[in-house]
Amino acid sequence: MDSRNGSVSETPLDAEIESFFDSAPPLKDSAGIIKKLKEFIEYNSTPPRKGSPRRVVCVTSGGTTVPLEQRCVRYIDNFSSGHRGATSTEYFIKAGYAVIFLYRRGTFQPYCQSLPEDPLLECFECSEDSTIQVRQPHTEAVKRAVSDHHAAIAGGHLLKLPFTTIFEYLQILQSIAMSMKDLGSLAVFYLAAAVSDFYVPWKSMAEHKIQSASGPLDMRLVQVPKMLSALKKEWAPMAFCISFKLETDSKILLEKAEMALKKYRMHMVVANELSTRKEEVTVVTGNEKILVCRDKTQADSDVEEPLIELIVGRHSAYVKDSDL
Ligand code: 9Z3
Repeated sequence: MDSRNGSVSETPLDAEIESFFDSAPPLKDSAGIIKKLKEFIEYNSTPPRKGSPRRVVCVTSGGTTVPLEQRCVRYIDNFSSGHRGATSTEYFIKAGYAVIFLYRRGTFQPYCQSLPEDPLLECFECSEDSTIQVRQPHTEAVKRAVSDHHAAIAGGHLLKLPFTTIFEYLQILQSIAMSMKDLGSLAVFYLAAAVSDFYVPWKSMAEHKIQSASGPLDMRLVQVPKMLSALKKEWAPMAFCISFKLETDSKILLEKAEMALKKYRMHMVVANELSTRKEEVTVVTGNEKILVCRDKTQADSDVEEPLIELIVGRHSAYVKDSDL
């Protein structure tokens, strides 16, 4: 019995994965998260009259942290602004998908791209009668952000779940995947979060702040078990899965992406190089390498628009094939 999800798992997770979850600190409000997921998935998979159930995509976004102390003062972080995940979420919703947005607290949010960095302070002002008004240059951007965001939330098509640590990320991802299992091929995983490769197991972690007076820090990090295998094999085996490969050395990028595709049996791996990630990505599938570029003739274009269009097309073909 898997107590986190209240379901019986037929095949036990492999020992490494099981020990990661067993030794992780308990997830705060786990029951509340599972309830929200259940309601969101039920709502979106109940077709409106004569309609078909909505496809559901889990978009992960932002980097995970690895705490070094249980009462955490210091941590190791993985780079990701959350721009890819937030922008992709907007395009998925536009394409008719319901999105579970699993994001790192404090990173970019959907529908906020055209707002200034500190929207609350920069967009609003107090008028003489003490009401709050939007300042003129930002009126249109705020109107668009608020109405698109409210429409997605009120329409029941966007569920946002935050994480900070690698423990929270993987615990919530597991809950999401197990909740999406019954959607079969209608479920998609778009794993754009930058996930730590190494971590300090909770039980061997110092409780209190590590003291600098004790000299140089000697700490052993262990490898984070490869959860993509569990996702594919056990948590949601019928889902359409897209993972990302990030490298800074373009010479090894495609080779690493192909390895990931085969090893974790992904449907697509999106290969990107850190410095050009906003301009182009290469989508690696079983028999193709497709270069996807931003439309450079348009100042405000992005690479996510053609990328999501490609993914939606491939996912549609996958759903059709699975129905046969
Ligand atoms: C990515 O490669 C994302 O595209 C970026 C997006 C993090 C580069 P931003 O958030 O950047 O828009 O600033 N995500 C996956 C990175 C990652 O950790 N991949 C692992 C790997 O490369 C596999 S899960 O080994």
